[in-house]
Amino acid sequence: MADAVGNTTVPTLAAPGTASGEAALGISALGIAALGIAAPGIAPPGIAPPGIAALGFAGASAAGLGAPDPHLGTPALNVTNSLTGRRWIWREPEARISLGIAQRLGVPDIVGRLLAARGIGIEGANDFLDPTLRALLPDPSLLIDMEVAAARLADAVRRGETVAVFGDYDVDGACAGALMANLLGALGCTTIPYVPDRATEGYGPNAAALLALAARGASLVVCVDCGTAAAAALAALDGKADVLVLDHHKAEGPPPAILATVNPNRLDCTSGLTLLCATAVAFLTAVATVRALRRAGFFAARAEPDLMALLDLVALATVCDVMPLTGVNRALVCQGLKVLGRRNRIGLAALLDVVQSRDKPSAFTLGYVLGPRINAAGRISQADLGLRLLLTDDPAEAARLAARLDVVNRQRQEVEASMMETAMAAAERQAAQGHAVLLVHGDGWHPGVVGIVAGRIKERFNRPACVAGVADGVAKGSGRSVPGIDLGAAVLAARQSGILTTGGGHPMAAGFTLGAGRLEAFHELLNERLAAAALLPSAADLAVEGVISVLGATTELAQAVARLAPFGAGNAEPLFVLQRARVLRADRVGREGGTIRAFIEGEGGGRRLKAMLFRAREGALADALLARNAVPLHLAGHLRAEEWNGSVNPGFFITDAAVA
Ligand SMILES: [Mn+2]
Repeated sequence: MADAVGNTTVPTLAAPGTASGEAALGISALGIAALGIAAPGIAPPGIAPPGIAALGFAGASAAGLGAPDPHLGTPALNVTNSLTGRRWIWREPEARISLGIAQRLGVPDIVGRLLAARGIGIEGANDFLDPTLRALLPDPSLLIDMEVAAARLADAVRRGETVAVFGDYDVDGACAGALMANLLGALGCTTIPYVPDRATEGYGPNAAALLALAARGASLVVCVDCGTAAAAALAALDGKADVLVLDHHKAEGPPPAILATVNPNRLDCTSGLTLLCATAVAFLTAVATVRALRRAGFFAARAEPDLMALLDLVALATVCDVMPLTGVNRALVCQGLKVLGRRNRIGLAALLDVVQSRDKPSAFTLGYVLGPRINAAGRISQADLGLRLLLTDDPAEAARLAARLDVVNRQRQEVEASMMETAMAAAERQAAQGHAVLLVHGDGWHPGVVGIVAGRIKERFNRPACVAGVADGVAKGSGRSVPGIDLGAAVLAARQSGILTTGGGHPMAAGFTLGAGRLEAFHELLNERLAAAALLPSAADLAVEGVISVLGATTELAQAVARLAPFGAGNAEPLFVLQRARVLRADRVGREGGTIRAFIEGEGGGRRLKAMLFRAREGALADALLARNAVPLHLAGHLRAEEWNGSVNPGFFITDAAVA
């Protein structure tokens, strides 16, 4: 029986023989029944492992939303200290729901299990696998002030007004700005897109820039991805131009006294759409504006604009602003990826050409290929390069801007790398001293990059991390936290106590400025308020979803898993464990040998599987792979189907390993 070794086991017992599609996937009932061997110590279904809530297994949650994940449970394969120092735990579905999904939808059992482990119920499974806007796009009118905003925009269109779009220097801000400029341009308005300079103007609307836009003839200013907290600056336009805010930042108080503030995170907005990025809010505004114009008969003699063509922008912003890829966001990203694949936006096509990206676009393309390059200029160079790339319809300019952004992105990487080494070493010392919060700073560290470095430190030490650059006696910094530890509240407390000059944020991320002399006091306050973080394990738990054998790691299984894509925040790519794999060959490949390519085999021999480890300069994980056949390893990683030269093969992308 060929599939007796090509099995898939998961940490919840399924009744053998009841799952559909197992044979097609090479998942044998035998393999599932063999669970007791594969995962000793797993509780039978229905018996909750003790103390899950008390232990707070939130550490491995990839959702980044701060809430513990109820599907994370018992230790996996007894791995308590992997080669990267992590504990492995199962992500456990409820058997009844996973089987229900598989049977109702006629999908492979593994798909049912992965969906159930993500909290998807039987009712929601179809919309998850086939997320259409028809089913999932909410009525824009659910958002407070939407009808007022749409009516004002429709008026601007009918009167052919000049409309300024005031954006932000990050990807969401650039995309939201491009979306509104595209829409209003297509409807016949003259538009003035504007992005503030990070270094000289800072985040959000400022009176001088707004007045300059009015002076250039704008009778309406639309602020996107900013403006909710800018009442004072917006008041400068009183009597000079109308203002609309399309934003998603959490409001601390009442909205500014302007025509309309469309923001699902306004205190008085009851839409429940709190997880939309600003570009998605702008898209809903576009839908509402076109609807208002349609009702007024505006399209009797002219074609409606193609709103679907704007979805590449919404997808890019949703992924880069780290919104969870569930619900309507999933529909927006899936449809947006199709639009991106048509390469009609020549700026993005040019950027894909510069990096020679020929694969079908994925969430990875958005978050790791396009996003960082569009962002790079906002971080360390001319802020509006990204927006100009998104808006240009001149192929020569697109190629020029794309090449420039690629260069700026490499400069950003160099700036980052030079800070990273010093920052990591300082963080290492603090972690060893038992600090709950790691706060490191350096003279001249670039304020556009400190957030990225804080994120890396947080990942490495599983602690809240703050990184600040000091210039002229002023420290400007950014912090990232781990689930369950509210950094934003602590930063707010530091501002209220007078230690910080400015400061605010969310549970998971915050920004601040203070006099350099107060850094120590700030660190002390953070350590005190967030003392609970000192008790966290030194590396976040790794959530794994099942064991597969090397022979069971097939293209078919990879394609079944891929039905859950796009992966990202709120929908982590499934991690599987290849149990007791032997490394036959392992070589350093790629630029500077930062990648390890290995060929591995199961215990019984047979077909080899290609496995890759990225960012593998040093460490116990890289050493263990390069030592080859020494001892069998449990390998944790992602299984993907890779297309190369017309043939499709499975590949395993290693995240972690443990000595078996
Ligand atoms: Mn945003």
